[in-house]
Amino acid sequence: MDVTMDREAVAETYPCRMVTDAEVAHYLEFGWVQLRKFIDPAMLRLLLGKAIGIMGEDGDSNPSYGIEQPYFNAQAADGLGDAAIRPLIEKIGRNAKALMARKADIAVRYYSDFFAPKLPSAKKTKNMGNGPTSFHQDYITFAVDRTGGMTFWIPLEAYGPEAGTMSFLNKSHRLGVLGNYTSYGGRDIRDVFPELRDCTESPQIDYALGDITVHSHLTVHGAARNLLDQPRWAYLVLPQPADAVWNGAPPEAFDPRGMTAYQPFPDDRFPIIAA
Ligand SMILES: O=C(O)CCC(=O)C(=O)O
Repeated sequence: MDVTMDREAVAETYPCRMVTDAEVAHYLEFGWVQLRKFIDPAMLRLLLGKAIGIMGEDGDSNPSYGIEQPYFNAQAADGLGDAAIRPLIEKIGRNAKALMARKADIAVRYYSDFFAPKLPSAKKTKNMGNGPTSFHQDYITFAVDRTGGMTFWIPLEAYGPEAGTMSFLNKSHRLGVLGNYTSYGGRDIRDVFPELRDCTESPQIDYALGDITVHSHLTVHGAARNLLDQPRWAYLVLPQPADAVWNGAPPEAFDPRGMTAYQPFPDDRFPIIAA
């Protein structure tokens, strides 16, 4: 695959579009939304080239990031420090602000971005990340004091269910905070919280090139194994409302050294991306 290109030229192009009112309404009602043709294929090629450069063609040649789970093999992408990717993150911030739909005029803060290839289930892998994604809710792992955060889940190629794409429990974002999956003793979240059985499950998403999904950190989601013989490449960008603060819990997603609980996230590491 040719993933070489003029990075500066890509940075100058409009990296993604804005959400429509209908997409915002779907997100608010169901807790997730598929944004078709959201992102420029040139940007996807650039991201894939960067991911392969760091993680290898097998998506498994990076050092372990230290959290052992079967969902995917994660690797920080440092998109903020990359002049060709930062415009995309900033535009995602504007989209996140529209999707948050807060009545107060609250800005959006960058929280994290990383590559998350789901490795092929039939292969023995060095890192973990070649299993299914059990149904779970993200919110509690992020150690923030309020809701509003979301994940822009950006597949770097076209993928369907055989690649282990996600499905979502519709309207599960209305059921409050549902804990951390590691506390369920191996049980399915729908057995721990039977009220989730009242939520219909979306189909496993079919992503054409350029399509993405966005899910609220309160929305329960999961994915099957990757049955392809190659990684299911994804780039994840996580914005938070700018007024969210660290709640003092041990965070999985950031290093809290130098930070104080219930004080704003430091702007140098977690900049405002949409005012
Ligand atoms: O990539 C996956 O299979 C799961 C992703 C996920 O859990 C998330 O984005 O919150």
